[in-house]
Amino acid sequence: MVDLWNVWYSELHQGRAGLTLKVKQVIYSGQSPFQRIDILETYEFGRMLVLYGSIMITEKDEFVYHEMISHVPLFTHPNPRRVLVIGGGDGGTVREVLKHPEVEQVTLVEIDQMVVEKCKEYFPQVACELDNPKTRILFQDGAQFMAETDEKFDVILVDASDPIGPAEVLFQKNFHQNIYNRLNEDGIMVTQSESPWYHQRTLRRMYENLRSIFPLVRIYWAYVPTYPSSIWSFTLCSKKYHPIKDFKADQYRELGISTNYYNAGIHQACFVLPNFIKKAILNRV
Ligand code: SPD
Repeated sequence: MVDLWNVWYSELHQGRAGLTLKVKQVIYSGQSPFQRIDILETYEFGRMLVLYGSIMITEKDEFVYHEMISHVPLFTHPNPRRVLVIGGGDGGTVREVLKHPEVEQVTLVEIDQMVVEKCKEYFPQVACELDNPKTRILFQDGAQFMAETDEKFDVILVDASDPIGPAEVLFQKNFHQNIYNRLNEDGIMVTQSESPWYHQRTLRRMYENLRSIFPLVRIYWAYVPTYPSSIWSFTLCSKKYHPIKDFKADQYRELGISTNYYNAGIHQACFVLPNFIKKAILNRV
């Protein structure tokens, strides 16, 4: 049979390279008060959420990002009872956080209610824990929440989209200082920190700012096929615990959680950085 549907999604990286995926069906396209939202069915990666023109999740590879932003800090902190997720309206990070039985409450602060609604409708396997009684959802600007709240958290995860549009403020020093202030004295924060290949300026600036705020800052990375360059960085900032020395390997083994990317070896290996990242971000090899 001749394939007459010849629709492709292209995401350009710096306007000079990109990722192209053949589209099977356009499932939803709309405009929220904050951003354009597209949901496409692709041949290679299944259903895909695009916010503000950039891929946020696909059915096939979302597990990598969500497992890595969650389990690395949660298997480092000895007792993460109160967890805060900023952004992450698709629910993937909340799903992973709630695999940890010691978490009593996870608060999700998402600016765009429509993202949560559409993900519940079209990505039920990602949004599956958003109605869990341990999940509290606040539809609010994450930066404003951090500036105004007097709550304290054990772990804060910044599951932001890219630093253009509504998420731009989530990459700034002021916001990170507010996170430091709202973490308990042994708290840990992880933020997604973009591609170490295409977004070195952003990553370097974040790293330098975070080092002026937190006593311990470590970059780690994961392979996410649909993100620019497929190598994606996270930055872990800690007031007390060390992600390798304090890694709860026994608890990881005993808990037996189901993951598709994260494991004990990955937990340790992900902090090993290639020289090009060390040179560009840390100024050393
Ligand atoms: N360029 C892709 C950046 C996406 C980072 N956030 C993804 C959100 C998934 N919960």
